[in-house]
Amino acid sequence: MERGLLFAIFAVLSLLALANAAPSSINEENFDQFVVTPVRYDGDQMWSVSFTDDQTRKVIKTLNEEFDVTLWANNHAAADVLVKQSAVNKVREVLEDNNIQYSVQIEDLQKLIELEALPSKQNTATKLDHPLTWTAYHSTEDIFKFLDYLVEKYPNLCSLQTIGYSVENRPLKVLKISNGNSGNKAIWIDGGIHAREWISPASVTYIVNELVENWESQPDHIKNVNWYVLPVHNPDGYEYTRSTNRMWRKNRSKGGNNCFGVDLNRNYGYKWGGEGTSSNPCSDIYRGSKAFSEPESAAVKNFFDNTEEKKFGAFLTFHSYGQWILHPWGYGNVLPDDHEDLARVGKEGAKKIKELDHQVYTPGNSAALLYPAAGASDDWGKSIGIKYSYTIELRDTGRYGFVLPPEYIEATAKEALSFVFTVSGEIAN
Ligand code: 0X9
Ligand code: ZN
Repeated sequence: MERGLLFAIFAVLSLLALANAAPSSINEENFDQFVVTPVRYDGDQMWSVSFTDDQTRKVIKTLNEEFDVTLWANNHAAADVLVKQSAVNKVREVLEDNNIQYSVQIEDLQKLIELEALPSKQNTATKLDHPLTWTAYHSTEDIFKFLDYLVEKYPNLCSLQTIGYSVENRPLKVLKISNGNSGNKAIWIDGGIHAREWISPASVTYIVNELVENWESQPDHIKNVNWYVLPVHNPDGYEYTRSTNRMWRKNRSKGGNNCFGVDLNRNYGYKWGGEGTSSNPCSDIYRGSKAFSEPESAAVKNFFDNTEEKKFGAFLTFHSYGQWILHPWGYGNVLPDDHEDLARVGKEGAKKIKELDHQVYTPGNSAALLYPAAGASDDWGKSIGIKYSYTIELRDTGRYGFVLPPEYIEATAKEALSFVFTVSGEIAN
């Protein structure tokens, strides 16, 4: 037989074998893991549903079970939910029957995702020594190139450490910024623990850029701190939101029931497994098989276990969205002894942000303002003795949610930087 024909037969047979093997493991839950084509959200809508009583919570739970309505964000006053195009009419009926108020925030999620991905004009116009801008969202690779650039350009100020590797073997890179003074205190900052919260790594890299590029003119309370910054805590998840499913939250470890991902912000070791967590690997708040089961969270624990740094004064973890400045404890309705200090600095931070550009960030205890959720990194940071532990939920308050258009990056990142200044000012005293 001719070589070409043999090859064709072989190719067809291989395709058939693949097609035969696949269906047994593909189901609706894991569909997006097996197809290379990105998940689409055509006609899907984000609605904000106001809470009046516990009855509303029950209705939302039923909507989740019956129509796959998923929760994006939720606080004491409202819940933002994603409604699939096919369920829009039915969900509307249920809410109206139950007299529940709601408003449509995003009419067509797919359209918004596509707008977000458009390259920014400035992006192509400027030529820098690194590929990062704050007018568009960037890949992990670009972020790492930026970190490399900083170390190369400012070797006496910046150094890089790989504290571990993700499930898919991406490095977890921590940038240390320090003038080397022996009396310095230390501050931890991380971004991107939740994959879809793109404004977080964007803001954290903005903070780094501002601190380093203007180092000489920084006040002493910035200069006399050893900064440890992990801009992309969950690189696999982040890349997955760029390539395949914009709405992915967790990391990419393979769990049971053919589902992927652990919520790294339920996998930390303080009160692991408590309220607001799930043992179901298909859940968005899956806590993992045990505390620190994931390499991404274990790497941070390992870093703190082994660091010579004794005086961490703050642990700042950046998320989105909602414009909240949250402080522990988050695992339940319990306050730490120094709650008043955390509340005071949280309030001060919110005030400074408001003075900056009129945006309202609400400070307060996270279990009270949002919901109890155990095994989060902020509680763990607090539990190892870091006084000023905060989760900052960046913009917005629900107009665009996770899909914040890139033109808001800079303004949001300035708010994040402002909070960093408030906290470091406090610690220096
Ligand atoms: O639920 C979370 O992990 C955070 N909100 S988000 O919408 N970004 O997912 C809030 C965590 C607050 N901290 C604790 N509950 N400890
Ligand atoms: Zn988050």
